[in-house]
Amino acid sequence: MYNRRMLAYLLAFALVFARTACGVPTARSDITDNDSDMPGQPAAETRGHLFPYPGQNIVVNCGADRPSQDEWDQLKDKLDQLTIAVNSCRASGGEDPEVPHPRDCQDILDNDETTPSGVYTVYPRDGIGGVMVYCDNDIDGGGWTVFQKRQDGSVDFYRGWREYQAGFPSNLNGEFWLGLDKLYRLTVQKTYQLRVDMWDAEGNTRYAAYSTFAISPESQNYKLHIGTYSGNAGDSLAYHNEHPFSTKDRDNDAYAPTNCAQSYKGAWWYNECHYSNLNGQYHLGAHSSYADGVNWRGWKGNNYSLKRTEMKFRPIA
Ligand SMILES: [Ca+2]
Repeated sequence: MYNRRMLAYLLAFALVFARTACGVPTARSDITDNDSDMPGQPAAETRGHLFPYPGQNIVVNCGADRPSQDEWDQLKDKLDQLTIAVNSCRASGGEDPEVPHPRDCQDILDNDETTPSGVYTVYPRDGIGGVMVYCDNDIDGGGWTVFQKRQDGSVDFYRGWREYQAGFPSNLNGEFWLGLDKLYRLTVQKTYQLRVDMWDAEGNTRYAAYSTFAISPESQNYKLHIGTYSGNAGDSLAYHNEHPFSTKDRDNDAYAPTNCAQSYKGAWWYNECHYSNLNGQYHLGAHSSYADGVNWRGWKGNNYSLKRTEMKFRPIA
């Protein structure tokens, strides 16, 4: 129970900090201590020295019965979300209705058509907090919110479910996967289209576009939903339509004998298994191993790993 109490204190502090930063008056009596193992003690005393006002240091006494690593990880995730929420409040002027809240990169471009490509914060309608995204304002009129980028092999993409949910790395100026949770929060807001831009090692470029794009929530393992294809790279994604996402530690694919994510060293909306594998190994060009590279079968086949890929969405005009 000590663990739960400490987590409750820290979360209470984080919440009060977030509310204060957002300009919401916060009284000490606003905070409820839900810990049930301290009956009869006055509320103020149960908060005690562990509960500081904003500006004071947090004091944590780590005894032998300290929280598990998993509990710390969960707490860190919560605090990360709260930090983003606080920064969003500050950046947006709190609840000032005069300050526009861009929902996606298209909103940012609509506010200022000279906005260059780069990293910006957008604010999904769910109100949970801002999301840092990379906006592509160079290709096809811009306004694209990018959720996947490969370009130099500097980032390891062979990762597990939790990392594909949360996204990686935090720096969006290089290679990255934005994260399935954020992708869902963003794409559930409007009706979006999808564009996949691809470059081979010789400098040629192709693209595949889909008239609509959405994913299901976590409860359905982020199932892919795409509309009709257009472009010049070939349609290597329709095969994956209406399939859930799979990672090396989460087999949601349609191929019973193996986990496609392990077989092809990626993470994707695998069917039985794939026509595309853009989160695969960064082999850069032709490779003899079968279909485990950054492959787009419709253009370069299963033994050619693309040099650069970008997956992005934009509201339907
Ligand atoms: Ca399987």
